[in-house]
Amino acid sequence: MTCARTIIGNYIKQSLDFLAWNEGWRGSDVSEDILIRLKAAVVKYDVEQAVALAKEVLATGFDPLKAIEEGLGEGLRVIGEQFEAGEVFLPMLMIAAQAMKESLVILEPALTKGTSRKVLGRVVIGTVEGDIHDIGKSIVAAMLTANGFAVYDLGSDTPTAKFIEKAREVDADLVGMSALLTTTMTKMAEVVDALKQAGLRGKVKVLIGGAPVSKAWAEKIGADAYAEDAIAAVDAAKKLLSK
Ligand code: B1M
Repeated sequence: MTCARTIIGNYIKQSLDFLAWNEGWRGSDVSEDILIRLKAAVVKYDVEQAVALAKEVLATGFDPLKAIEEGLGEGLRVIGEQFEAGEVFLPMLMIAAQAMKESLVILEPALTKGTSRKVLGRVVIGTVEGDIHDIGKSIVAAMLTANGFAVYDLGSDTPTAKFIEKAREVDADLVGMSALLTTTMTKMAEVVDALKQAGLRGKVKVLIGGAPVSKAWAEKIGADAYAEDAIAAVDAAKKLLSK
């Protein structure tokens, strides 16, 4: 009897050890696991699973920005590459983006939670005209809000005149522009010129970002700074407005 118990006990132990190894419960980092699952949910176009995982991120106290950038965002990057290679088509790209957007609805409030009371500056932000990509811009807007900026988000496909109108209306210190298409990044130059024409350029700083944009492009069009991601955007905004 004792012998049978030992055999069964050993069997259970070995099975649990195997499961633990297989699932990455022990030895590997739990945080890596949630990032892998978030990425997989987007890559598999699984909107429900992405939303469930976003809730899990909040419940476990995992860093929401990391979940967005290194989990969901990584998934979208994979789909973007597959789209470019002609391996997936637009409807699939849209579902993957939906998985990210619905998860963001859950995660964004956690990004802006610790908002400080002191306003560091007024920022008008938007994706430029002709460009409907708004996920990255929304993350940047949320992070700026979280770090004490008053943010006026104009959304996507924002006409040049709208940037100027809003900057004037709210007495902006900074205009932030996002572009994801090589065909729309030229609109950033248009906004910089329009700010000059409106006599606002002396007061309003300009920050740009988005996948096809670079530091060199910022210099070329006369923007004050380029930021690669949301954290860099916050750093750049702080630096620009402290001068
Ligand atoms: Co589009 N798309 N898309 N797309 N899409 C890209 C951009 C593309 C690179 C895909 C590819 O071919 N590999 C390609 C552009 C090619 C090019 O111009 N060189 C492309 C294309 C071609 C298109 C269409 C033209 C497709 C078509 O219709 N045939 C069309 C465009 C329509 C239009 O805008 N007029 C289109 C449509 C779409 C969807 C609607 C399906 C969807 C967007 C949904 C939405 O945003 N509401 C979509 C998506 C999801 C993508 C990819 C896959 C992912 C973009 C994204 O959200 N990334 C993208 C491929 C890629 O980028 N690798 C692609 C995640 C996000 C967190 O990152 O936006 O880079 P990102 O933002 C980052 C940084 O860039 C930075 O910080 C953010 C956070 O880290 N940042 C800033 C961004 N803005 C900033 C502003 C700042 C500072 C930092 O300061 C103000």
